[in-house]
Amino acid sequence: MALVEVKVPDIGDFKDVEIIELLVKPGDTVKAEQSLVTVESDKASMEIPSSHAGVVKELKVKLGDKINEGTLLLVIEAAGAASPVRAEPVEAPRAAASAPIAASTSTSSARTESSATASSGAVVDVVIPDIGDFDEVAVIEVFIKPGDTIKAEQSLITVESDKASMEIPSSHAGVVKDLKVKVGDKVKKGSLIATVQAAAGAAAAPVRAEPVEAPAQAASTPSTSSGRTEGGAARAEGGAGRAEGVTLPAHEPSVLQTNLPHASPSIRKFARELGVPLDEVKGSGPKGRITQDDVQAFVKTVLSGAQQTKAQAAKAPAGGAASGGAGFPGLLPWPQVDFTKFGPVERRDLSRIKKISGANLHRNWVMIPHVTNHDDADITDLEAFRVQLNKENEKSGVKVTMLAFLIKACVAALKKFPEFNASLDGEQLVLKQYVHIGFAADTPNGLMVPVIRDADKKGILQISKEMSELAGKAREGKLGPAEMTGGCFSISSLGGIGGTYFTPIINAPEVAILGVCKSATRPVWDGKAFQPRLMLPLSLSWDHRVIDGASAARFNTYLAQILGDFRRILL
Ligand code: CAO
Repeated sequence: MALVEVKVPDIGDFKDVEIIELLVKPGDTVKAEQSLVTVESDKASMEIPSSHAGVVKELKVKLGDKINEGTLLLVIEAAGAASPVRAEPVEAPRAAASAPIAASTSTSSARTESSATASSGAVVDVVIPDIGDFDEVAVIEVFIKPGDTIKAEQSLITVESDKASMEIPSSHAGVVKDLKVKVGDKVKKGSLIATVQAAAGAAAAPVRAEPVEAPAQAASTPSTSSGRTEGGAARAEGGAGRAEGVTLPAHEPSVLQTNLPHASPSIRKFARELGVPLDEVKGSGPKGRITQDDVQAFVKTVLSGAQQTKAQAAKAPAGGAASGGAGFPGLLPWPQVDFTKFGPVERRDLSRIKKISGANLHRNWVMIPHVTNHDDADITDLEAFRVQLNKENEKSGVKVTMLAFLIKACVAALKKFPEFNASLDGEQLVLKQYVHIGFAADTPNGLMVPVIRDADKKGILQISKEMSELAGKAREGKLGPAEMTGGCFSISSLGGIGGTYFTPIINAPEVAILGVCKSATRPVWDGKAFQPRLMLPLSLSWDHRVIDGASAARFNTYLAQILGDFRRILL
C-alpha cells in the first residue's frame, strides 16, 4: 500500500481560492475522481476530485484555507493495483480544464459562428456551443423568457451532467423572441436554446472576434478526461472565472443570476432527487452556501409539518399557509373565495409574531393528541387572602394577581406528578429536574409566552414582580429569546378578560398546559345548603401520548385542593 500525496491540479486562473467544504475525512475510502473539497472564488465554486482511490490517511487542509495549484490536499493510502496515476507524481495536468471552461470556450466559438451572420435587428439562433464530452445533458434551470432583454455572455440556462453543472451564456445581446428549451430537456452541441432579435447597434463582444481555442484536453469531461484521471480536475459550478487560454462565462449580476441558490452540483442533484426547491433552502455554509445538511434539515421540517414549500402553500388553505403546516392528503383544497363579491374588504399582513406563533400552534395542534379536562377550584379564601395581601403591599408597587398563586400551585402539582414536567423525545420521556413556567401574554402584535425560571425557588411576591416585568416587556416587543425558552409547563389565563372554559393548545415540547378563565361566585352545595363560593374554571390540556386521563384528573383535583386551601402546598 503506497502513500500518495494528492495535490490541487491546474485550476486555471483560480488563485488563493478558499476551501468552503471538506467532503472527506481521515479513514474515508474514496474512489478516484471522487470530490475531496469544494473551493470558491468570488465568482465560482468547484469541487476538486481525487486523483487516486484509497483510504484517506491525513487531511492537509482545513476549512477556510486558501489553496492554489500544487497545494497538498491529503495523503491517501492507495488501494489495490496501481492506477496509471500512481506511478507518476500527482501532477495537475494542463488538461484538467473543467466542464464550464470547456463550455465557455466553445461558447466563444459558437458566438463567432453566430455573430458572423448577425446584424442589428436580425433574429439569430442561439445554440448550445461545443460543450466537450457532455452529450445529452439535462437542462436544470432556465433563466430567460420571451421578451427578456439579454446581454452577450449573460447566462441563459444551466445544464447538468451527473458530475458537473455549467451555465450556457448567450452569444448575442438582444431580445429573446422564442425560447426553445425547458427544464428537463436534454440538449447537446447545436441544440437551439432561443431565437434572439439582436440588439440594434450591438457590437460583437470582443471575444467573438477571437475564438479562444481550448486545449484539446479541455473539452474532456471530468469522467473521461485522461488528465482528470491522472491529475484530478477542478469542476466548476455555475460560475464565471478564467482558466488558462479560455474565458469562462461571464456571471451577469442580473436579478435572475443573484436569485440562484448557492449550491454545488452534487447538492443540486441531491435536492432535485428529493424534490427539494433549492431556492427555498437557507444555506448555512460560507457565504450562504447550501450544504447537504441544509437540504436534509429542510426535508425534515417539511415532513414534520413545521414548514411548507411554496408549492404546498399555494395549494393549502390561506390560514394553513400562514401557519406553515403541511397540507393533508385527501382533504379538499381550502375554499378560494373572492370576498369582494360580497362586500368591501381590507387585506392586512399577519404580524411576524402571528406568523411564527401560528406555525407553532398549527404544528402542535396537528401533532399532539390533545385531551382537555375541565374542573373548578374554590378560591373564595385565596381571593380574600390576595385582596388583603395587595392592601398590605399597596406601597410596594407589586400587585399580586391570581396568576401568581396559580403558578405556585402548578409548581406543587408538577412536583407531585412529574410526567407533567416532561418532554417526549422519540420513545423516551425527558423528566425535568427544574421548574420553569411559561405564561401566555396577550400583546398588540400577538401571543407571546414569557417564562418564569425556577418558579419552585421563588415566592409569590417575586413571581408577581417578574410576571409584571416580563408581561410589560412582551407588550413592548422587548423580550429576549432567553426569556421565552426553556419552559416546562404553560398557563394561559383569560381570567382578567372573561369566559368559562376553553381548550388551550399545548406548547410543544411541553406535555400539558393549564387554561384559566374568570372566576365567578356560584352556589355550591356544602352537603346541607348552597353556599356562595368564588369558583375558578380550570381547563387542563394534556398530551395523551404521555399522560393518562386518570393522571390528568388527579392533577386537576390536586390543583383545585391547593387553590381551595393554599396551606396544603406545605404538606
Ligand atoms: N378571575 C377573575 N379575575 C381575574 C382573574 C381570574 N381568573 N385573573 C385576573 N383577574 C383580574 C385581576 O385581578 C385584575 O383585576 P383588577 O384590575 O381589578 O386588579 C384583572 O383581572 C386584570 O388582570 P391582568 O390580566 O392584568 O393580570 P393577570 O396576572 O391575571 O394576567 C397576563 C397577566 C399577562 C397573563 C394577562 O394580562 C394576559 O395577557 N392575559 C391573556 C393571556 C392570553 O391571551 N391567553 C390566551 C392564549 S391562547 O390564545
